[in-house]
Amino acid sequence: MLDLTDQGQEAAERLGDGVLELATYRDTARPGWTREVFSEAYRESRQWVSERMAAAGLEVQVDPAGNIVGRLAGTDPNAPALVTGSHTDTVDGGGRFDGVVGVLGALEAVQLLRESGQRLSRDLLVVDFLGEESNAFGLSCLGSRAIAGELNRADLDRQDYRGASLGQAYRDFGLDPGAVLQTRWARTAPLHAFIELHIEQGPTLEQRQLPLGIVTSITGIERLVATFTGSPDHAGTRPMNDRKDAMVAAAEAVLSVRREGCGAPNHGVATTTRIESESRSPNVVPSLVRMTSEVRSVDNGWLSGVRGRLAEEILANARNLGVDVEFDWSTDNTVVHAHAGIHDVAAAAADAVGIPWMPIPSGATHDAVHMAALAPMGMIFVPSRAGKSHCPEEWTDFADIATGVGALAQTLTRLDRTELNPQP
Ligand code: HGY
Ligand code: MN
Ligand code: MN
Repeated sequence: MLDLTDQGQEAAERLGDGVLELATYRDTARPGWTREVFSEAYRESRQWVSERMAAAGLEVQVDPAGNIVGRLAGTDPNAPALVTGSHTDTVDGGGRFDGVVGVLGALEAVQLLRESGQRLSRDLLVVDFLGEESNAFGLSCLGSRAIAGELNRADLDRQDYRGASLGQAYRDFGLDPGAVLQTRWARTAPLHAFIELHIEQGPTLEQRQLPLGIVTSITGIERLVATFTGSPDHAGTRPMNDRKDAMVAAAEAVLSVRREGCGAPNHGVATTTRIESESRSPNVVPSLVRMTSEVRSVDNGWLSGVRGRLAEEILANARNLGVDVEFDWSTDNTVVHAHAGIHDVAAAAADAVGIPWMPIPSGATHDAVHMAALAPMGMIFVPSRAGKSHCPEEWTDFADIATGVGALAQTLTRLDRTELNPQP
């Protein structure tokens, strides 16, 4: 049994220093702690992460998909490996803890294991996955998606707002897009289990005054880009009852999206994050407007009906305005359930060291969604102050992270010797 009590304070300080140091790698032209995938700040931070992994005693390599992988050798080289980790890229205007806690926390768990003198029988792989955040190409979890075999050639042709392709972005970052598609871990050795430590990014744990959440399932995400085509006119001369105003149709659609999220019977959220008008002139009735939205739920049944419900309502409203609409839907990921066996092991680990916890769904998506295609998957959450995330106010107390690290280390040592049945 791993005795973590006295190391907690030391771990908290080491972790805190690491979080704050990594946060210095940011795009100073953007608000908050911005370190977006493929950016220069992100490129420089990858060197820092690799060195941090090496300093933790791991054998470090970067796979052809751009994932940084640190390996702690187990005593049985033939045993399928344990995997943990997360991401260190951020959203634009992001915070310092999203993803970072799962990478630096995993290194801290390695430190705790080392200090306890315990050797795992299985190799432990600590991964900093490339590009978890959804990006200008509209695709999240690039690194974990690639190794799970869920990134396909067509994705490389996705374009950002400037018309640059994802394939070109890989090349500019020093990665060969063809090799990225070939980096499928499923083709090599099987994996035993994947577990990710992450901040909750919501208010539940803090409101319930609990230091730990064990994730039950991870939300599915439907993404929509709707293009509204009306008729350009002089804004000063065209009568109000004789317009085909694409902006008004889009504005009504924004409210349709919001009503959809508010109407979810169990768990559901819906957000419109971008409205763009093609015209730059302030005195032209907008004729081409693009709306970017997303709808999420852990309720697959409800989520699977969202495309039909929204299309019907948005089309009817637009037609009343004489505006045409085109819908470009994509499924970022379907709902994924944590492996019951891993959930039970993590719960027993937390109970064994007296850490109170609660089962909790994840409204955020994570690399764990794609790693679930490769191995039984689980996640552990630590609290987010005021539930804030994806913004500069994002904060988790270092002591809370250390508690999560202790639970992760305990869970890893137990998973190492637990056979897991395939998820039904
Ligand atoms: O969008 C998400 O839920 C995650 O933070 N990438
Ligand atoms: Mn994250
Ligand atoms: Mn995020």
